[in-house]
Amino acid sequence: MNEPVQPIDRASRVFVAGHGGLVGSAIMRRLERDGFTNVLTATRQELDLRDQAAVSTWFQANRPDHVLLVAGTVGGVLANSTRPAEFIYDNLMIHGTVVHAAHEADVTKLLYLGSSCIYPRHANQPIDEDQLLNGPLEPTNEAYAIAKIAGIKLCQAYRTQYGSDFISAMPTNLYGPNDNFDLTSSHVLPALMRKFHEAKTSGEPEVMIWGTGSPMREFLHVDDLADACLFLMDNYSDDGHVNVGTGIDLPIRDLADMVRQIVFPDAELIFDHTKPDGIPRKVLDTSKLSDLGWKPTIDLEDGISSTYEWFLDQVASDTALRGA
Ligand code: GFB
Repeated sequence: MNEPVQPIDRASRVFVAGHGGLVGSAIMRRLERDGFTNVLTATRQELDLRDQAAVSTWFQANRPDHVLLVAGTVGGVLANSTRPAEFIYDNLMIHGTVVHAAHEADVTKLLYLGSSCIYPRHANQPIDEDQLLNGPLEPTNEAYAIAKIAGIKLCQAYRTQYGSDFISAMPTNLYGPNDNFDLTSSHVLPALMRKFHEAKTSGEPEVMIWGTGSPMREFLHVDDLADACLFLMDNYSDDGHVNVGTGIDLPIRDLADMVRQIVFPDAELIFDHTKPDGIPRKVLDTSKLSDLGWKPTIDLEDGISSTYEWFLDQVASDTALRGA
């Protein structure tokens, strides 16, 4: 029988690679709430995570005990399909440098964060972990998916060859505070929130939704994801990756309607069929994680409402700054 997994020491040195992003900032909040006292970070200016020599030197100088590898170049369906070189290069390099440096520096445990786009376009729904590499990928995000699959395989290879305790989690589509609200590169939820908000403030009632509105997606609040990451660090040690999601999906049309109700109920939805739909359906089978004892707690509507409040605070402070 396997040894029981030990929770990670709250006084240990924990490196959050990618601390400024949507996921990294949620992990930072979670670590602080949990009483971690030695959290290490590095800005892009301080450390280019694509540079192996720089990353290895940083690890030797800072000696983290644990690593949460949540850095990467990410974006929505359009950004993925128009910037595949950046998505494959940046992510392959970041995963490779950090995993290798963690091995060189004898890191006790590392959690690597992938993405649910690793699964085949025609995977059976809900998608369980065993469907990895069972068929062709969704073309709009193939470059990103290949890099994310390579990340899983890196962790498994270092576990097999060196006995490294490197684990992988695959989250579904995420949203929450500190998301990217740029309309050309963002994911659907921040884009919709911004579009409905701008329609409300400009008095233009029509809001353009990309694609047909029929693709099905599942959404997880990033604070739930951060909680799941800590749960896995404390309770999981195996080479199989673990899905993280709610197991509940909805059509993009219904999601748009939910955002409309919260932000601007008078708005009218228009569909732009020239924009890509992406994968027709993507909902995770989360039974592996729920059998381990973890479940999400943030309901989608509540999560969108609280994220919109956060967005409004940002808009207010930006306006205040511009007016200063
Ligand atoms: O969030 P999203 O860009 O990513 O798009 P994916 C989800 C769905 O929402 C697609 C539609 O069917 C979009 O066409 N959509 C409607 C919109 N309006 C908008 C809009 O204004 N902006 C955006 N962005 N979408 C990404 C992958 O796929 O999801 C990544 O490309 C990654 O690799 C990520 O896995 C989580 O769910 O299609």
